Amino acid sequence: MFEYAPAPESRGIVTIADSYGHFVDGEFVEGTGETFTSLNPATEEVLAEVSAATDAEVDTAVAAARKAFATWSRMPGRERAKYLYRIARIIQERGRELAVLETLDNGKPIKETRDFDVPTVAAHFFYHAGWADKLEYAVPGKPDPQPLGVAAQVIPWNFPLLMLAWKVAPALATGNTVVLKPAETTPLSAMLFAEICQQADLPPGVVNIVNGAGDTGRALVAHPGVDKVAFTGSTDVGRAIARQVAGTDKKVTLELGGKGANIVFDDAPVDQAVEGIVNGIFFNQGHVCCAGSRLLVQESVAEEVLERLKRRMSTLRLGDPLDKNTDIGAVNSAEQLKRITELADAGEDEGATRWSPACELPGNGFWFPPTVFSNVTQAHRVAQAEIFGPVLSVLTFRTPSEAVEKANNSPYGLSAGVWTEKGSRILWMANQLRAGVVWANTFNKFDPTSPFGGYKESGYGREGGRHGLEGYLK
Ligand code: TXE
Repeated sequence: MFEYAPAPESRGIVTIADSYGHFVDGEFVEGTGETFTSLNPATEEVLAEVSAATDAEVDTAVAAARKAFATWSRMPGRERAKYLYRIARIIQERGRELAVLETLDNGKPIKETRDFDVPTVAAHFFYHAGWADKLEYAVPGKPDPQPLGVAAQVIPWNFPLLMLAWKVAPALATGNTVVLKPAETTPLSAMLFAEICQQADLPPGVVNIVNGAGDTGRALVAHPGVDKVAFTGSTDVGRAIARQVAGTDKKVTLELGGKGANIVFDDAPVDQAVEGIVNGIFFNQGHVCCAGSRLLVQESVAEEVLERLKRRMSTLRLGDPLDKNTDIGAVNSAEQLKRITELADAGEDEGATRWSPACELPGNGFWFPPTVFSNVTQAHRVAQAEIFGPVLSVLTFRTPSEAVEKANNSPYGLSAGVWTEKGSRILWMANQLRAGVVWANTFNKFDPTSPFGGYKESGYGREGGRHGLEGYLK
């Protein structure tokens, strides 16, 4: 566990350059494209100017990855593993710096970056280092799987470092090389990761990072030198990418949105369930694709659960993300705040009952209070749309079958949670629920050994575990 200095000093441990270009062929290079700013969403302070990669810069990065692939893919697995272990250890050593930078750029509480994001990122590199020399076991029935080549990886802003780790670690372990594009609102931790790659003496070109927004992402996905596309983000962009690569032989994995159901039965231990509900929706301001954004609660305990939930929500501390007592940080961007606000307003207009605890929002920055909607019907937009914010919709059910029917009544199928004392019911529910992950008496638990991914509009392919390696092998 790291020791944290109080908020003002914390800032001092990270160095942020005034401007950033890209990381190509082992070097930081200046960008020639248009620039955009990366803000601290808690204060709206400009953290850095960042250059958006042009088509020519994307081309140079892909060429560097191609060149590096020739040697990286032939390197014995145990040699590749050494680099992954080294990266994992440096992430631990520089964990405090990474956590503060991630909190500054993303707005999420330091408690989360310190205790969840950074340790989980290190765990992903450790786990995948262990696979690098055991690939003959990675795909059952295929004892000699081969890497695909150059992986184009486009990631979102909700877990900038963790999404990078989910994508980079398996790609490298399996002998692929990478061109990664971070999200335009959260490029900074990826730039620090680039520094870590240099520190680990990772051969030039194995990891390349190009900054930019949708145009850069599109150019990267379209590049003929790319063999694999891995994307996490919105369903709309996921669809566009699927169309873009249709008819090519690029392999694709897509991890898209969700509208997870957290299902509480009347025999569940209520205090534990309420903690799970809070964690399910308010963790990371609800910017979580597998968030438990729909609470399905059995009718007989609905009132009690809602009351206790409101009491617990009243104790959540919203504010300075660098304060280690903060539970709810800033929303990542003005754009995301607008989306959340519109959907929450629609909930109210459609007749659902809105409630938030009394809570003062800071004057600057992007903030949304923890919010719960009751009297929600399945047709309400707050029950259907991915809000991607700290907004929970409560629905009730009477029987397990009704719970399943309501949980599955969603275009998405990423996550679900079941709270009950009955083991047999958990197994029955897990079989009925159309979700890539079903948690039992817990929520939002992640481990590098477990595959993660969705059904329906939540995408396809799995990340993590042995299954995640398959997306990088042929
Ligand atoms: O996502 P985008 P946005 C959902 C969530 C959120 C909504 C919109 O509901 O409210 O999406 O978020 C890059 N070709 N999720 O607009 O645009 C972009 O630069 C290639 C769920 O931020 O999908 C960024 O790096 N790349 C989700 C990444 O895609 C393109 C996480 C994601 O941005 C591109 C994020 C294009 N045409 C949002 N257009 C999850 N599953 O966790 C954009 N990008």
